[in-house]
Amino acid sequence: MDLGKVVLTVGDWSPGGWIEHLERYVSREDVIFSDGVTPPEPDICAQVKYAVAWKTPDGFFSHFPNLEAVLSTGAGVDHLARRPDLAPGVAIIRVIDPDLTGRVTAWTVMNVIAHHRQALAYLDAQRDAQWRPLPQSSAPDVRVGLLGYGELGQSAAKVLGLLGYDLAGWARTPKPDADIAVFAGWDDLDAFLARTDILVCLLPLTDATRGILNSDLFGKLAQDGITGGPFVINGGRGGHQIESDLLEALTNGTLKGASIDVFEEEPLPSDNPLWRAPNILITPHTAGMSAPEALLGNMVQNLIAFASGETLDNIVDREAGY
Ligand code: OXD
Repeated sequence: MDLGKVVLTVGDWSPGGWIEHLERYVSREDVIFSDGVTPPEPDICAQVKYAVAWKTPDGFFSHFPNLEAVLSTGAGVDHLARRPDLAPGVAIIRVIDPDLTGRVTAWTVMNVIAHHRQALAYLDAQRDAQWRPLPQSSAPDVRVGLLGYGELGQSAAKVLGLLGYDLAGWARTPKPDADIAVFAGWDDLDAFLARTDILVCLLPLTDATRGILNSDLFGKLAQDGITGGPFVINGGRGGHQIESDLLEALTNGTLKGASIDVFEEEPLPSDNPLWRAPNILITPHTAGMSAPEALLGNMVQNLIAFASGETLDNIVDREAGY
């Protein structure tokens, strides 16, 4: 199917692979690469119906008067959902791709195990060349809570479940068919937190979830668990955490440790004290870093389905913000 011109803008990612792979589906002259700041010539912009985009400054999309749909190159769509330069009729299509989901799952499982099995303490001991065995608990004794039980939360639950962790999820709406206990809605959040030793945030960032990882929430996590204190793992968005609260909780022991992939300011400045906070594992927003060839196949299928008038179940609800 001829999709016409597609504008591609991929933020800090190297564009080479994206262009090369998009050209497998869209003819070379129809792939319009942009740095996401400077729009193409107005006559080209007028021909663009679709965009494949990562973060771009506000106003960028207003240069494309005939835009019908935008596909986010990442699982998170917070950078698109609330933009005034995207007219209400422009569809935002979420990428749901096994490669991306698998990568976030691997990152999540790595961090759950790292904290459960005290990898950071062993790294410290290794630096000092110290043979320092620590008590070990077994996975069924560790309560992992998945804050966000969509595509990513469910995939992490499958793998963590195979390892035997005691799992529960939290979602905005009930999930009656889930294989694990899923607490639903704000009224159930405290009960969910009270049974959680390792909290994994895989929520979408919306007005309702911004700042959810704060002192109040940290204080409600289980303090009586086999892990000797709670841990927080954030693979969602930097906007989910109040960084000063996180730093304080790690410093005063409310939290025993954390793994954080996402920050309000990225790259995280070298003088940010979180770099040196106790028992924190920082990754540079790479949990879901995926290969363009994997994502684009999925995106182009979505675009073709959308352009053919099919109903897609991964269109973002712009009111809800995800
Ligand atoms: C994503 C991300 O949204 O990697 O996929 O942040």
